[in-house]
Amino acid sequence: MKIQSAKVIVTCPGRNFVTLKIVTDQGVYGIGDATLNGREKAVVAYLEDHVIPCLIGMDPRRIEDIWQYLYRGAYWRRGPVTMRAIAAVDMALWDIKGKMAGMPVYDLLGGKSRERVMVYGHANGSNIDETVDAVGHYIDMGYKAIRAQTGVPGIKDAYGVGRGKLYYEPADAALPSLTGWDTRKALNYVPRMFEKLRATYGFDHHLLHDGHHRYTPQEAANLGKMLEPYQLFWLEDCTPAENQEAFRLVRQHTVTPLAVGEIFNTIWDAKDLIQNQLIDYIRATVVGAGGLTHLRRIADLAALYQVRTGCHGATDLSPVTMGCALHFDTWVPNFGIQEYMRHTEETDAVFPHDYRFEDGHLIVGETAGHGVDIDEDLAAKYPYKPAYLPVARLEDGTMWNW
Ligand code: CS2
Ligand code: MG
Repeated sequence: MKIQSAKVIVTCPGRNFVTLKIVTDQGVYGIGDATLNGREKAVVAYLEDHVIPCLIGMDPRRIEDIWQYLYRGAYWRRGPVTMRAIAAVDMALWDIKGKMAGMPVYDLLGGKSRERVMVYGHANGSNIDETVDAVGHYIDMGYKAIRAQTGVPGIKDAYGVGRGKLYYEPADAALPSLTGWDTRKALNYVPRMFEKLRATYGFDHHLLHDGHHRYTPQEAANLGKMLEPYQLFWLEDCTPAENQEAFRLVRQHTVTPLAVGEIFNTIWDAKDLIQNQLIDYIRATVVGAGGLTHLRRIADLAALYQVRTGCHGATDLSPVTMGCALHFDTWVPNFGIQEYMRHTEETDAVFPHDYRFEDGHLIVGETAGHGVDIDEDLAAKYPYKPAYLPVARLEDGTMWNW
């Protein structure tokens, strides 16, 4: 059996997605997500110019060997572009293997550890009262876990406030839009939101918050401490994680659970955080961290230290990644939670899939492979449209973390 051809499909049904399609000499194909929000074209070139020529003629059954070939063979290892290209190949090969075996990918990984997967949605508003209403909307939709993000008075376009009830798409302009930040204003406001949320809805639902890399370790520790009375499921990306040691300072001062890793691309980004139990949830994803082959290595390391998975699942991760993530989530023993930002109807039409939402959970499909396809004719109707993530500056103009 050989890889006969492969191609990259770029489509923009409301936002850009990059998909790799690999076809074998027996006519079986598999697809993988390679979307890197704001840098999509870099991964397209990496795949088309540097990966696909190497794949032709390889045996698609040799998932691990191809992974090692692409990782070690790059020489310049790691990074979001390389690891997303490898992830797309990996997802497509697991899809092919499932189709050849007549089995859903979760069965290839080791079978079900659960029947359904708890997810969390994104409630947000321009102020506390709007966000409290939005959380109520998600509770009414049956969510057991809800992320709450609010605008902050005096901060221009604070992170996480979308323009609609269900969809939040941060890549909002052909060149990066400028947003503001002020930690003191945020620290004075965010805890009040959670106080109001718990006073309004009680403690029956999981509440989550995303710090989105905005705080220094001391500020993150302060926020974590202030949030303790509201028993969050997690505080995410409380401080930039390039320096994994920074989380030790946060950990020393608060028992608010910590989650990090949506921007991680290999196990090396998380190794010290996990081994020193500085976090409670690892957010690495199938698309961001080299595919199922590598993500399950991260999960297995995490399991040794009672760290659970909490895969990132924003709109810029395509339904292909969501499908693969659900097979992973259904299998992984140390599952925590799955982020589920719904895609637009146009996106769901381009990427037909068999997973479904029910009572605050996602249920993986039983189709052989990962259960997601791409309608190429429909995809062709949505040409690439440049879109960048915003940048953030402090009030004095200092460049900050968006
Ligand atoms: C966010 C993302 O969902 C999250 O936790 O951090 O929405 C993130 O901002 C986007 O994926 C960036 O493309
Ligand atoms: Mg996040």
